[in-house]
Amino acid sequence: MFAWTWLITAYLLIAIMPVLAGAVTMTLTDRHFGTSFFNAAGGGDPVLYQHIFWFMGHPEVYVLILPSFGIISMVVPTFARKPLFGYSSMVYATASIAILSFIVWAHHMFTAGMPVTGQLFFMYATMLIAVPTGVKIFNWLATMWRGSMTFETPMLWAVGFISMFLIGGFSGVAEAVAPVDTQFHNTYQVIAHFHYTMAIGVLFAIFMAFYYWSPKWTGTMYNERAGQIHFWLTMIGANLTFFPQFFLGAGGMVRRYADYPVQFADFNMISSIGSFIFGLAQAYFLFAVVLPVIRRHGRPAPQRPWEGAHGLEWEVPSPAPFHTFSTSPRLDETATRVLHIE
Ligand SMILES: [Cu+2]
Repeated sequence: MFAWTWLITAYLLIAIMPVLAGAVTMTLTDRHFGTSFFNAAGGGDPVLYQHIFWFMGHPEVYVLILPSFGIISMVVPTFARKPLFGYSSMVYATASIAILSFIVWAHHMFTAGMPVTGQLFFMYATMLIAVPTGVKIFNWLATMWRGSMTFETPMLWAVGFISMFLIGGFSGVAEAVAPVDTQFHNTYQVIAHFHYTMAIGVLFAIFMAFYYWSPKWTGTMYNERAGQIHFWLTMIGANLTFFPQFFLGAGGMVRRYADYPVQFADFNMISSIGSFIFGLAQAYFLFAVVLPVIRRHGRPAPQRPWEGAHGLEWEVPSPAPFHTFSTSPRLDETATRVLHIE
């Protein structure tokens, strides 16, 4: 699944990066060479810039989240000690999310002026993305269902990811409703939604990958207790930081201003305290988890540190030797179990 998500992400990147390159090139010539692509005074259209930017910008969030989905799809089966539920539906869901991501960009622009038919199209197209995403959440939960689960640090991040990404995803579906978005546009509601998916979601996946694969990368086990403390500090800090922002946004606090009315002070205070906990948790991570691993202070990692782990990387010593296999290993049809190795 990890390889599948990267393959699909690669196609996404190939499709959207030239569009961004076009946008920055047109901005460059507008600023320095007298063209008027986005300059209304010269007959250009500033909203065109928004269209081109968000044609890149929306798929870009899937460039971040699809590999995260790939990571969690490796971690959950390992610690539930069951094969991934619905493997092929996972691949189709990933591809569906990638394809749908190209036809939703204007949900960022409901207030920029758009015909009602356009609003409806982008609203329903955006809501449609919840379907394949729901398939993925269902499959992860079904993988856990009746599995013999243990909660080593990577699995904590996985469960944290699923629950936090659900909050981010549900708030996204609400914001996709055009009249609701008119109210929420440019408020902290959007900040909260975005950070639940991208900051908490993607960041949790990166930590998950570190704890899951660092024994294989370095040959040293991280300190399990330190990992658990890092997870809980981050979980509490991130939620204290971003959850109050839902209330601030719903209350009408706009983004990109250095100041705000006094009635928003309490929630902002909670948010600030949370952000310090969130930040300190990462300092703790660097000193209590990463540094000892880099200095090889810790128990040597076995070839397969996780009892339920299947896949090629667990068939070679930790850290993996430079020359791994003399002939191609034979795998089962889902490429998750190794049948024969020389
Ligand atoms: Cu978007």
